[in-house]
Amino acid sequence: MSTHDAVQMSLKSCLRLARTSFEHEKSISWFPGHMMAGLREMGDQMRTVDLVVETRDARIPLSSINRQFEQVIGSKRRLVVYNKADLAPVAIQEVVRQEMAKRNQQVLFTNTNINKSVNKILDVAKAIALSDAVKYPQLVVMVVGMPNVGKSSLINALRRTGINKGKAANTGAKPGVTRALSGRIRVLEAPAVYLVDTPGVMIPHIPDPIAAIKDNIADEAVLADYLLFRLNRFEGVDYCSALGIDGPTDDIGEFLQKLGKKIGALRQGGELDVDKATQYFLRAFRAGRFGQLCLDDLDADSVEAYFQRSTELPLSKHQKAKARREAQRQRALVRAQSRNLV
Ligand SMILES: Nc1nc2c(ncn2[C@@H]2O[C@H](COP(=O)(O)OP(=O)(O)OP(=O)(O)O)[C@@H](O)[C@H]2O)c(=O)[nH]1
Ligand SMILES: [Mg+2]
Repeated sequence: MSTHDAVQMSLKSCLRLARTSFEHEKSISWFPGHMMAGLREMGDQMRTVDLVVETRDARIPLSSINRQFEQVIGSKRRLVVYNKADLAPVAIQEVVRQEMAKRNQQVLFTNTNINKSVNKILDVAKAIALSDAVKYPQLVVMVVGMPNVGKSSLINALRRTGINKGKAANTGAKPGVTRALSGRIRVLEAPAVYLVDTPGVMIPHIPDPIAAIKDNIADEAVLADYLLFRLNRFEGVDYCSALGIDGPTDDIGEFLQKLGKKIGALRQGGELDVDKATQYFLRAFRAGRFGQLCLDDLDADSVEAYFQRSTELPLSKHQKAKARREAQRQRALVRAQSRNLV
């Protein structure tokens, strides 16, 4: 190894350790009206639901849990689906499966691009429907989860494999695409299985941004900074080569400058377009260009600590009233829109 390479390597390891914690000024509060309304509406419709598919993100097995769903789901039968499994290391699956089994949660891992993978959900739904044809003349499955975990993509995939029909739910790379509950979307003829899509619901106040800034928040600048911080701490992740830039850095400003130059993200007049570079970086991560990563610590103590900590704060009276009004408005809207999907 040349002296130059040795210096580069040692610089690289110093830089990787430059930040040992992630600082963020304030707690994050991103809980738009449609989420409140959606949560309320889910509760209202729950008595007509036979199975809840609680969708989470395999790259953040803990941080994609929203414990507000506990109140809504209650004792209803639940299947936990860790989606985007193609973007997470395969080795985490068994760990997560065991940790969730300790908490009585049945878990599946899915990738919405693979039919065989999503069919596992249909198998569970089918088994329930066939177990009591009188009780379940049609099985209604509600898909819930945090924003952007892939709920709508799952529904489309199930419709594709179940009845060979096209997209029924809108999907998108950014969180917050689905704004209201859908009508019942048919995904299987015999036994009859229907799915209900729901808007992603965020935790109303996140007291600990380190624990919660993962792939679901709206503030892209913070998310990009957090991502850089985490990527620097992963051994063996070479985001520089993946992006075609030289040398790692722990400074998000410097990093975005480099990336912006590389991809030609320029505003009129030649000034660097930081937002464009930020979005490019996040898209690359979401597309799995830095390899299969898991951003949560999954040793037994961390998992236990997660479940001990309550991140859930009750909604204020004002928020509840607002949610009620919004739910009424959206119910009328969705009823009108969804008739032709069943
Ligand atoms: N790699 C990968 N990407 C996925 C998978 N499932 C969904 N996606 C992508 O994730 C993004 C979000 O998908 P959506 O289905 O819109 O997510 P959602 O949970 O409905 O989001 P909201 O409606 O905003 O709550 C889209 O860009 C999808 O293409 C998956 O299994 N693997
Ligand atoms: Mg959606």
